[in-house]
Amino acid sequence: MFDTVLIANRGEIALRILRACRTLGLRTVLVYSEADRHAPYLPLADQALCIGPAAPRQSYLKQSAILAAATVSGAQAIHPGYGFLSENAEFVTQVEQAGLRFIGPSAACIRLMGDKVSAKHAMRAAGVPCVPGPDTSLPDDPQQVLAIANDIGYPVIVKAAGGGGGRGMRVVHERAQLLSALSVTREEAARAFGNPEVYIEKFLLHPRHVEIQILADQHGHAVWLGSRDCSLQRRHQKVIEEAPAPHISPALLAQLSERCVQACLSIGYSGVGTFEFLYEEGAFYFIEMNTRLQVEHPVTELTTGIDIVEQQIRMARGEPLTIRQTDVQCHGHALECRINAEDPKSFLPSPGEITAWRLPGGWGVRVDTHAQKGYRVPPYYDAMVGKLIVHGVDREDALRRMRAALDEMQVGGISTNLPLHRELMVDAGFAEGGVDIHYLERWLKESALA
Ligand code: MV4
Repeated sequence: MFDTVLIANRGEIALRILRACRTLGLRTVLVYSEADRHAPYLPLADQALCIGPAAPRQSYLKQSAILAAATVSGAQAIHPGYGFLSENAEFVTQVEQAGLRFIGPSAACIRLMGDKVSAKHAMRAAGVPCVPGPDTSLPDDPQQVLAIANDIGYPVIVKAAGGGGGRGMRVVHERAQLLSALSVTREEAARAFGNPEVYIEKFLLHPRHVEIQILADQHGHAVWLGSRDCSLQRRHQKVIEEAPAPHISPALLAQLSERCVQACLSIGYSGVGTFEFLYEEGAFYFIEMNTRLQVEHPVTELTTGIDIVEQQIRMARGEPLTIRQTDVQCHGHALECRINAEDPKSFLPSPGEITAWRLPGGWGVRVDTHAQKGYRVPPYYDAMVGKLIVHGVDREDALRRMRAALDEMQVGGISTNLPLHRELMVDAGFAEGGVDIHYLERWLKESALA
């Protein structure tokens, strides 16, 4: 049992986790880089410790510095947030060897899901539907590889076992391109992930990105908290997320989610987790599992009324889940716009001082941010300065509330993607719901021509 949590992250999620800890009566220790030394959330912690220079490798990714900070502060648990060390199995091992609790799944589960081939193998074995293609890595023999691709049928996609989140993949449209694509992907994978293993799948042409949030305690009990649709993305960066995923049969979602819960139990998973699926023509195909808290968790919190971060910390303390599946209900609809410090046309980062900052509010409006007037957005980290989240009785109501909230919000001194969000909220295709993963990039190309 722990009473002090070290938060090994920065920005809005550090603040989100800090608030959850305070709600639970836990002491908080924040670690920060030199670039974040004036971050407005630091004074809210019981203790704040500088762990190194701005460069992530020398601070937020530096395991020894974080462990040392835990030791000197007396923290007994570490919350990794998302990104940085959140899915690093080696770090989990280090944390546990230091006698501390990692707020997340076991190193073994992180390792299993970090290797996309072993993840697919385990999920298929547990009855979770996967994309057509073997759940083993490709052999060296070119003739065997060509035969596997023929069985699947073109187009196929070559993916690195060590990749994920859009890194290390290559689409192959015909037999003549397969072997060269394979060797290039292998070499990239060996360099980038230290693992040359690759696998292939049927390439789905117009899927949606639909994910299932689960909670699993350390006592063999797990529940699912409904679906999210994260199809609106650019270059594998999500821009808008929503819950639930629109226009999908609730019965089909429930059936799929039950499989996810069973899969968690079969691998001894504990903590929060997300199953990522491609959804096309009424069918789901597992692609990856995220073993961390996700950026878009608030849309699920608003539709279920469950504080996911609180539950995550309780589960890490060893408490049994008190939520039964029958208690979980999805109310209305939630949307989230990621607010980034970037040029709305070129998407280039726009760090600097925020000179004007007006936040929206009112019924059903939530803003998760660490920024404020006078805050300087550092150039070293990702550009997200906050998340605007709204809840409505249905999707149309949520859209109306998001439009009003976006109109109310004003940011000066830096450029943001607020203009992009305002345009997307009045786009007829988005308003319809259920656009595919290529919709935003298509839309951007067309609006650049117009
Ligand atoms: C795919 C796919 C189509 N078919 N796999 C990209 C990120 C990684 N999580 C998996 N990705 C994809 N895998 C098959 N078999 C298309 C993508 C994909 C994608 C997936 C989710 C959200 C956005 C995406 C953008 C481009 C490609």
